[in-house]
Amino acid sequence: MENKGFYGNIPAKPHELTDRITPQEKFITLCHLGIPDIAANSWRLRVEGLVDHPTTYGFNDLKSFAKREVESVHQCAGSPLNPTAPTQRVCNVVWGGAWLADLLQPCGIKAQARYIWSFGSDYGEFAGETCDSYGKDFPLERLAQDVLVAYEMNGEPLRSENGYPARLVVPGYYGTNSVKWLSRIRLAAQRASGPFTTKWYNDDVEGPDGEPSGRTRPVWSIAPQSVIVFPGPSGSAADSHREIWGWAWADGGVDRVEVSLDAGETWSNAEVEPRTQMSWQRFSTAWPDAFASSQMLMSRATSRNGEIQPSHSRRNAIFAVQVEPR
Ligand SMILES: Nc1nc2c(c(=O)[nH]1)N[C@H]1C(S)=C(S)[C@@H](COP(=O)(O)O)O[C@H]1N2
Ligand SMILES: [Mo]
Repeated sequence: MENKGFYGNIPAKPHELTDRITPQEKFITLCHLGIPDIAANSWRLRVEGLVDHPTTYGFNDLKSFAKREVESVHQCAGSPLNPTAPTQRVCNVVWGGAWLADLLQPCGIKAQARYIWSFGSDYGEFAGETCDSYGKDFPLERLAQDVLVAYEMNGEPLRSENGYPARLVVPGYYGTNSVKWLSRIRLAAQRASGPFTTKWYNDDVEGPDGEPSGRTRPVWSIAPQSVIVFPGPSGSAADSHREIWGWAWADGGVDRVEVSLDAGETWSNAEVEPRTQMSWQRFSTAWPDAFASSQMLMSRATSRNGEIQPSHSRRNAIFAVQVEPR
């Protein structure tokens, strides 16, 4: 291991996310157990569990499958130790790799399989728990969509901290599900048993009364979220004749974004561009005529399935920008 222990880097604030495709220097990086050092020629991916033919692939095998590219928003769900804290750890990148479905096809998935477990080569301690590996899972139905074993980000080989030489990418799911330094895939009938799928990364589900229901939901699909890029916190009412704009995203896409100029008292619809692949979507609204005193700007996205960004106490809670008069 090159590096042990937690490592995180969120180099860009929302107002710095000015590019549709986030450049490498603004990629988010989150590693729970350190950064393993793996050479491409020693990388192996073992496929096992509920398959007819357990198989081991090397890096050249991976490269021999058809290359696919997916533009996708990539978001960290925040700390698993504080899952309701709102965060904006996000970027939008083009992943290049092979469909996991293509790799699994020759292995023959057995009819009892319901989940795909995935493991990285990293191991060690996180939050007092000793972990033999970083292990996650996702439902088998998702495989047909666009799950990748990726070896490129924005056309470049992955950096070691982003999973070199190859990682899983589940577009539309929170980044935590996209296992880096991928070493093992297991087809199984039930959810995975490690701490990253049992102890952490399961949200409490509220009952209809807003009280805890006692049930939990895995941290899989990205909930609707948005950030205002312009104006930024140093923006000013004097920046007139411009537009207010930002990015909005959700698993399945966003079909409405509203902007408030008065700290959430009143809202009006912004224009939202259609989605390309699994990308974030640009929204914009004309600069208001009257911008008299300091104002609290907010944006609020609604996903295609009708879920709306909450105002507080959730990882996807509304993000606000205070704009001062000048
Ligand atoms: N093997 C492994 N994969 C991992 C992690 C990890 O700690 N180990 N962290 C996850 C989390 S929480 C996130 S948000 C994403 C971050 O991917 P990135 O560092 O390439 O942005 O990787 C995920 N995959
Ligand atoms: Mo994360």
